[in-house]
Amino acid sequence: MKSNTAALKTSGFNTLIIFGVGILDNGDIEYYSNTPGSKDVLITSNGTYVGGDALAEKVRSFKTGNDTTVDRLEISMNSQHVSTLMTSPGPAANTRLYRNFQALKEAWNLDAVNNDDESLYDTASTVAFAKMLGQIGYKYTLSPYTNTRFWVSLVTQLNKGTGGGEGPIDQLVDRVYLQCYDGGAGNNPGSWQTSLGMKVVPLVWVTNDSKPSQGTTAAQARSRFSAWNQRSPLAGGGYWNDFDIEKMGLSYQEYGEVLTSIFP
Ligand SMILES: *[C@@H]1O[C@H](CO)[C@@H](O)[C@H](O)[C@H]1NC(C)=O
Ligand SMILES: *[C@@H]1O[C@H](CO)[C@@H](O)[C@H](O)[C@H]1NC(C)=O
Ligand SMILES: CC(=O)N[C@H]1CO[C@H](CO)[C@@H](O)[C@@H]1O
Repeated sequence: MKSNTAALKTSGFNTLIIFGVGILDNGDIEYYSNTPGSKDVLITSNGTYVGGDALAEKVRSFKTGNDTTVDRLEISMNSQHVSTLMTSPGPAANTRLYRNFQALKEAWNLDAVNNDDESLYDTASTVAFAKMLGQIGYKYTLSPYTNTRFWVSLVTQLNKGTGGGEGPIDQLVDRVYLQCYDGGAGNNPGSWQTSLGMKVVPLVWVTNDSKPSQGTTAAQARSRFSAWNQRSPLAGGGYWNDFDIEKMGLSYQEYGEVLTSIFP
């Protein structure tokens, strides 16, 4: 609710990823606060969107209007409660979890769910959950920083063209955003592309006062993205995170232009 929506949607970015949501033990979905002055909001409950009109309108506005460059919206989530809910009651269309994700997709006009699991790494339940999301109409994306084997097994199992067993969902995992900062600072996009068998979108962390050593100016981002892209052509590039762009008084335009010039 605090971001500069106008700047975000007019600076050349084609995709925005909302960080982050999580599943409660009963299958309802919460939108977590990550910034001072905002609080956690319950956004779906028992199959109904309950996050309020103002929030829905703000999120929907990213893809609307003749001035936007954004055509894709994702929500990023951890894997809390995925395993227990996939065991019981499971992923069927009449479950609370399924109906909640269906309601949220509609309320926010979402395109994909992004898996930012950094701790649980349970392959079987993640595959079942992703297929459930595929049935609802979401694409599924990954944002690894480590544990290559886990992510390779997801891509292998989810991109066979048989999502959910009820008709083909080709390329359910259609994007991988590779964290190339902080815990993932040593990641080489080319090696990950070889392991996963698909191109990735490396992410760098913008200038940030929380871990200045990880900060990347627009000029530095340009050098890093071009060098990686020359060695092994990438699917694009991206940034963590917009809060820091605003807090640090940085320019969305400058960061956006780096991407549109290297990945036209
Ligand atoms: C949840 O929604 C279902 C389907 O609309 C309804 O049958 C059920 O009564 C609801 N449960 C609660 C606790 O509101
Ligand atoms: C874009 O939308 C604005 C506001 O609705 C309108 O005033 C303007 O004429 C539109 N521009 C184009 C090029 O359609
Ligand atoms: C200013 C600030 O602290 N920004 C964020 C930088 O990124 C970390 C996580 O990687 C966040 O926890 C901070 O809020």
